[in-house]
Amino acid sequence: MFIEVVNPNTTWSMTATMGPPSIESHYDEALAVPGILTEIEKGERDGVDGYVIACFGDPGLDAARELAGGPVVGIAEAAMRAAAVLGRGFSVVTTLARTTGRAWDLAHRYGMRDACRGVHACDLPVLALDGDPDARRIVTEACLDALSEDGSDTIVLGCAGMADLCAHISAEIGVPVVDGVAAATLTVPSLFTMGLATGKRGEFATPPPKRYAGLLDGFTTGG
Ligand code: 2AL
Repeated sequence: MFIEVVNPNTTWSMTATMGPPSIESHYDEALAVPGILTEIEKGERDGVDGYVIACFGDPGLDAARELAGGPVVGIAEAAMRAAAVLGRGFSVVTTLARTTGRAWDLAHRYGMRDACRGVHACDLPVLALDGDPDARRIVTEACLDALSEDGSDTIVLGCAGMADLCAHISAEIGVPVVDGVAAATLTVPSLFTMGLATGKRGEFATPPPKRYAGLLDGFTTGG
């Protein structure tokens, strides 16, 4: 089984060719999508069986599902679905306040509006998660505040860059803490092992052949 974790955030990837260094605005998210689709297209040629999109905005997820033959799972969707079976309610702790709107949009989209009790920002930019010596303390405190404010059972970490904080935070605060990268990376092989992938008869069928011009020339479909 060959699973590809597509990291749209070029700072954390050894192999990324195009994309923003971090994703914390709608603009970043839009500009991350061409790089993601390029990776999926390449993965299809290389025989990849399934994909994880490792950014909490789940950028390009629908388009990636159109391109891929196997399952494609975004880390926000995987994390929210996992959290929903671990208790009645969860809180999302994300990076900057400006990313909370997108997290709420996704909670609605995934049918998680009731289970998602709150979306909280720790006010750290994505790249500070790696560089700020106080990052672990700041995110842990934001998780504790979220729990008491929302009365939730579970924390969902709202950024791929928080993955390595997950075990520490869980031990500190005593509730389940879901890292979407782990959740999605384990969901894809489960689906693949069950022989399941995106339905291809309707909305998510392969995109029709089309010539794209200018900057998008490389995305031309259908040969
Ligand atoms: C993210 C993420 O997961 N990766 C990234 O660069 N930005 N999400 C976020 N809420 O800041």
